[in-house]
Amino acid sequence: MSSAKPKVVFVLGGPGAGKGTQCSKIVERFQFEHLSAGDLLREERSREGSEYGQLIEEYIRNGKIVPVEVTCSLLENAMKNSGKSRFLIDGFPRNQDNLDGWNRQMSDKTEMQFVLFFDCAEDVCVKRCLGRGQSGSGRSDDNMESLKKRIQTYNNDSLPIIKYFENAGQVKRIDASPDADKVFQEVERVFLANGF
Ligand code: UP5
Ligand code: MG
Repeated sequence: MSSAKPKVVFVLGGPGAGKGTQCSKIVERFQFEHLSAGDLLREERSREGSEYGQLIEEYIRNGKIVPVEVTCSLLENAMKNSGKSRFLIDGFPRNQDNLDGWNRQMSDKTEMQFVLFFDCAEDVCVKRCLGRGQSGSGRSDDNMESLKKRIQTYNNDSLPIIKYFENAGQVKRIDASPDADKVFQEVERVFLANGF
């Protein structure tokens, strides 16, 4: 890693808004490493000997947000291990505890560029997640019961964080309802306009 601080883009949006899909496209087009907080938690859940496996499963199935100490450490380790200097942090920070934890542990060590916000109607999000569940995602939270809780958590805890960044002028809002290629056209525009 060079001496400059790593650059970070937070990628936020509801469950199934298309964060992961768009991050893959960004990685193909621009020099970024994709770190999904949810994927890191799911990996940690399956890691043999993990002391957090059960806790993570319980939180994910109930659409609750894992304590930031766990998530932030996974993110920091993944950043260190990658050796890269530009990161898409997908699905984090999603509540005040996440934001406070990041500010304590990581904000001095990184340069946050902007928040990419995938704005997507709730019914579209639900349809996408259920569709993914039916085509065998294997995710224990791609079912109607978990989805209701994920959406509630998103509305109650995550939207206020997006609002906070919006008030600070840091949000790039993208309409996430069109097809993935159309959405990416807008995403590409944002990255080009910001010098990437
Ligand atoms: N799809 C994507 N884009 C499409 C488009 N434009 N048109 C049509 N279809 C589209 O996409 C979802 C599905 O939709 C896919 O089948 C895709 O092909 C299709 P995806 O790109 O996977 O959407 P994404 O926004 O990434 O959805 P995801 O379900 O991953 O979002 P969540 O935010 O719910 O899940 P995440 O993995 O981030 O978190 C899961 C859980 O982990 C949380 O609920 C929480 O319990 C826990 N968590 C924490 O506790 N802390 C964290 O910091 C992060 C997660
Ligand atoms: Mg995802």
